[in-house]
Amino acid sequence: MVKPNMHFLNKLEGMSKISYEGRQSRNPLAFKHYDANEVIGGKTMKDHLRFSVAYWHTLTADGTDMFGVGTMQRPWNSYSGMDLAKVRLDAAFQLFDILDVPYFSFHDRDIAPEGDSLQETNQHLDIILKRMKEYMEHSHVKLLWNTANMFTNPRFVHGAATSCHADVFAYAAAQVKKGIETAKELGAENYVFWGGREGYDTLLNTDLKRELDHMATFLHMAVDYAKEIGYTGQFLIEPKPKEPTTHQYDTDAATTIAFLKQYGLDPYFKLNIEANHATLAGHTFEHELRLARIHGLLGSVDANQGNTLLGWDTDEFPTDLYATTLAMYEILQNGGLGTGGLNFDAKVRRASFELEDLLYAHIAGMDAFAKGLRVAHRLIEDRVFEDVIKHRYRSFSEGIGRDISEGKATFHTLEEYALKHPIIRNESGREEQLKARLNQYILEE
Ligand code: XLS
Ligand code: NI
Ligand code: NI
Repeated sequence: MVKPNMHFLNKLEGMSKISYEGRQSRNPLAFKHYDANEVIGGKTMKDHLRFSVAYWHTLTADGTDMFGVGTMQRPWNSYSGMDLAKVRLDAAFQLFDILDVPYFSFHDRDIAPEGDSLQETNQHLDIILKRMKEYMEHSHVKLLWNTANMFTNPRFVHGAATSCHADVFAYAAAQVKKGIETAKELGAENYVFWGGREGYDTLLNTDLKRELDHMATFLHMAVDYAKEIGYTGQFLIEPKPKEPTTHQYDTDAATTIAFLKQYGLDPYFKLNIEANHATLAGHTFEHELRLARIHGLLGSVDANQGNTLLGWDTDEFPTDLYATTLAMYEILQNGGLGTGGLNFDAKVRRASFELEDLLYAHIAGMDAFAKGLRVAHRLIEDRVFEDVIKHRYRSFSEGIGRDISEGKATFHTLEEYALKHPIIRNESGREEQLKARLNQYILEE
């Protein structure tokens, strides 16, 4: 077993796990709503929420933005190369322990630096993966998903599976092959495909049809390889409309579902819905979750939030109770997330550069979703919206409405009906009353 170095905790010496102190607590290092073992609707909060820490934002990122260098004050800042990768890994598992999260997620390049060749890069990975596996066995923290970073290295300038260069396609395949082997080795419950640079900036140099075909070919190869080596985790695809390219191919849930169905990939994939990607696409978080859910394709969630005043992916920690409540409403209606979870694909602001901010941020996100879970559970128990919706569509449960629903009506029978019933009485949609109801539940629960 690897002995954890105490680098991470030097500053927070003697600190134990963050515990639940209840809503009256004013302790910033305590949960006010997230009580891991509390049972709600027959399941513990821990099992409902399945929280996961994202390695790239919390361990790897240094706060660099378009206008300035890194700001993050981290105990591992003085290390580099493989030493840095090892110290970060130690810190990661200390952080998971303090936060008491059951899962984490990573890109291959978050955990180990690239070498001068693919062989060397994979050797770096193997060294870290071995230590990681030992940590996982010892701590019982599991891998929600891993993925391949096919967007940082300049070789991916034109994309990976949708690059105009066949050598890049081949390199990407080699990288994902290793990724699926990694998922199998570490028992990852899912493997994620986020488009990276799969998209385009101008049609003037782009063969759109070919790129989409290539992407499908690539994903079919991934499915085949998983079968070949016996990796049985869930494949997830993560929609995003723009950034880094102008037109990302997995634009939103609807586009991604159409793509999966068009290429016969829908039996093998589910969706990983990210809140900020939903808002970038001009949708709400709950819209994307609902759309995935009604197609039976809601797989997992990247739990964050965007800033609606900005046009990019700010990946903030989720604190908006309306969004977390409506998200948990969809997740509960889905019967949970299965092998998925709530992955904090979220970063502390560049100005929140102290180590403690990582804890405050995760506590804020975990509490916001725990509160959302409580409220959503009661809303469903009381059938607040279900009854309204059922009543609203009641004309489809009898007479001509039933004929329409059951596919028995034709334009002839409907014309006949319309001629006989010239007066139509519509009813109010009651949107404001329903929003007040939602407020009432959020405030009371
Ligand atoms: C970027 C994506 C990315 C994926 C994993 O916008 O959210 O972080 O979740 O590659
Ligand atoms: Ni994401
Ligand atoms: Ni994002």
